[in-house]
Amino acid sequence: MHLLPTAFVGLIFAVQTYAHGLLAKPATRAPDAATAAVCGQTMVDFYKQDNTSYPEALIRADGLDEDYDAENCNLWLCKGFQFEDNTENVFEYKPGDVVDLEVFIRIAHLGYANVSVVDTATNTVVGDFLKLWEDGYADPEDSPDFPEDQTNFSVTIPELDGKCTQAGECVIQWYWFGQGQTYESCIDFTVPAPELEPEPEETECAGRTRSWRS
Ligand SMILES: [Cu+2]
Repeated sequence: MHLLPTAFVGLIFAVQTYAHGLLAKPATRAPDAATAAVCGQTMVDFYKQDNTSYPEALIRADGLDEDYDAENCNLWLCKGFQFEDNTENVFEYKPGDVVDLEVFIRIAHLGYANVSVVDTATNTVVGDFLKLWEDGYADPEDSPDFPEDQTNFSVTIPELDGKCTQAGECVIQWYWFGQGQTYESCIDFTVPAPELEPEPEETECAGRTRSWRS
């Protein structure tokens, strides 16, 4: 009874060390140099070691160093991960597009969750939630076979009324709060700018005037 095989001890350690969930598809923000600049390298290293971890664990682990700038590194929006580290993964969607999402839950904690478009400048939800689980999300009793609707589902890109046309302006954030732990994963995307009324064509005269000046 007193002897614990080493492998078993290792297993306990792994379970305690690794946290619990992320949005696996489509590609989401991951931390790199831009995040290190405003959140600190300690935080980046923390999430590189375990990309399913969460801000409460980061804080507990003393993961905020002297480079952490609370104004520019919001732990509660995309974990603080910066757009500039994810410019290669900006998706171009159109209103009405159906986007398939896949969530990976390593360890379940019963709670609530949602998916929404978030304006990153103000950290506010744009429009309605795209998905909302008010409770019953990630119930350990379901693990590892969670209801399909919680881990493999799709969202429809809404009309965004002229918002989210610039990369970095908006994200689609998956947010899960269970047992005092917050999980956030962010998809960078744009939608096309609404079509404007066509500009009246320049007159020949205006064109000539310009060419004389050049
Ligand atoms: Cu936990």
